Amino acid sequence: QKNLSLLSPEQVELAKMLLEKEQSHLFQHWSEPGVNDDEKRAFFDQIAKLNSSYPGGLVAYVNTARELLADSKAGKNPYDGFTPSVPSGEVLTYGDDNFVQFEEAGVKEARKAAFVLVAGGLGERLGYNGIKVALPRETTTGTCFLQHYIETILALQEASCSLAEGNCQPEIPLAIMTSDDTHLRTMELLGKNSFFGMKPTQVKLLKQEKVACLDDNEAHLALDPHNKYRIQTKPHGHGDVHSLLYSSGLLKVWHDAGLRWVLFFQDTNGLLFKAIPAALGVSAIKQYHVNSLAVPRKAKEAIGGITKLTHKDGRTMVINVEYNQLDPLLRASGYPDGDVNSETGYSPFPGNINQLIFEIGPYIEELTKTGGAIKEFVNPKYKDATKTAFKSSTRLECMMQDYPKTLPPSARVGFTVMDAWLAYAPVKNNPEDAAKVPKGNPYHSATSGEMAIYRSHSLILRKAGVKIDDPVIQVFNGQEVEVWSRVVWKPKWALTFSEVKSKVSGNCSISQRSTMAIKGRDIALEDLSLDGALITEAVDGAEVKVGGSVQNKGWTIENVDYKETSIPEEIRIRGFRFNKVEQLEKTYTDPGKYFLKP
Ligand code: UGB
Repeated sequence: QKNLSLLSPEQVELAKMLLEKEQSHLFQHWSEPGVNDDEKRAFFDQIAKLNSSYPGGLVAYVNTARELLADSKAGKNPYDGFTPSVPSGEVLTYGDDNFVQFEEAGVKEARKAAFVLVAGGLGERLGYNGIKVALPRETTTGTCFLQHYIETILALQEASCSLAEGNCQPEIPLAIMTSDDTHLRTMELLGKNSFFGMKPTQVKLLKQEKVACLDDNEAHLALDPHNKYRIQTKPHGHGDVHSLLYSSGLLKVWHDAGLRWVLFFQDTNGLLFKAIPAALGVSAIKQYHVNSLAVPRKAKEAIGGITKLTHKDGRTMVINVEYNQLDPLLRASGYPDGDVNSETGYSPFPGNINQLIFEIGPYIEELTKTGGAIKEFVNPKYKDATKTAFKSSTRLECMMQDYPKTLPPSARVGFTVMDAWLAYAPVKNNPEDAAKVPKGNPYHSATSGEMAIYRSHSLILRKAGVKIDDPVIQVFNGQEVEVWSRVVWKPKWALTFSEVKSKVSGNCSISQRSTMAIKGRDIALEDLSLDGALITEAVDGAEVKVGGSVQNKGWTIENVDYKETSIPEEIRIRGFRFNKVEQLEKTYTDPGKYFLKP
């Protein structure tokens, strides 16, 4: 009461709201007016922010928290009444006619797309000190994830526009969701690198705010242990992306500009864009409102399972069941062994890779009703079995793939399964944890993430007729991985299988110990026999034919230990580095026709 004179009318309203929601403990320790006044004002600034950044404000937050905490205390299963079964989706085989047809349709459609990268996560499991999008996707060229993503979107933009009749909307927008943990460093990375070739106006950063922590089952907001005039906050999860796209008005801008698709993707999947053209083609041809990309999933792998849920009352939905919930759900509903592999060696439930493609029209219609609020969950760590007290404060969380949970049964929700070697190579686990992953399951580490890039490129070239040696098995940071020829190319060289095929001719071969980087649009491989390292770079307009027998000492692979702190973190977390002994390296800086032959 005594402090009320400090507050503006809006702040007084907020104070009333807090008291109505039984949050008076927040003020109990407040000092006399005149003492800590700045802190008190800052407290209300924070409350105003927490209130405005959550759909429905703090009242809604506390109400939902009370409900979810009561359910959690009662041990209520969120999937109560639902029976899981294996859904059917579009299963694609890389390079066959069907796949090629979807890729073509997808590239055409890309000019009507907007991309959304969720990059607000700190990457606690990875434990890397920087932001994850700044990590090299592979260390042959050193291209970081963000650069690769942007270069691919630009290449898609160009490829798509070249297929368009008449006037083409030439800029595919990119929105990046950041958080306080990643915002400044993401801006800095973009700024330092001239947005990696994108127009600065093409990129929009949307910062997600954290949400208030909760101290107990009554949803009392938690005070920051270090500052009694601050609410403790924690991340709310990647599901925030929907409310941000809606409240920022960006979605409307895209819709008004005639765009048709929004594609969501995560921070460290270096293969993802290999799957985008075909997946977008599936969305367009099948007219899916929601299309999730999936890969065959190993039981217990830390990716959600796409599941068909049928309710007792007849409702059905196809939705991701998160990895920590799949096993209990299966055990409770007729699968006594829980999350296990079938005779195929994989879980019968396709693995969600959180690459989602939404059709903008139905999406914006739904968000107009929900404001972008996503079904949330709470995961308190209780002190004991009475479930009356928490070990530490908790908060509500939400996941972007839960969006379809509120959709009507008429919504067309589908999914597309692709090979993991093509579509999925996340960098999420630190070396120590990766080394403990059960044998045969993917490591999801910096080591496996980079090696997967080489495997994917090698397999694609093989499919296009290039003779590529089998890989060798090597161990880095305690992880056994296949080491294929280190082949990488810039997205503008080829986005689709047809493009790769059009750039390879005659008898080409690449030995296992070889490294090949293609950094240019018009570089054609013709009767190339490579045993060593070959780096070719060409500006647009320089047409280069690469052929003949290239042989040199090449780049060797050296083991490094992740504990070796004298080595830069982004290298040692991989467990290897390249020793560039000898290479043929050629850069073409002027337009023209060239033949690169040793
Ligand atoms: N992220 C944010 O932008 N904000 C946040 O508050 C949190 C995260 P994680 P997770 O495909 O491999 C997801 O932590 O959540 C961003 C799916 O839920 O890497 O454990 C963050 O920056 C799971 O079903 O993953 O698991 C990152 O880009 C499975 O599909 C992204 O959100 C799994 O990903 C994911 O965050 C997977």
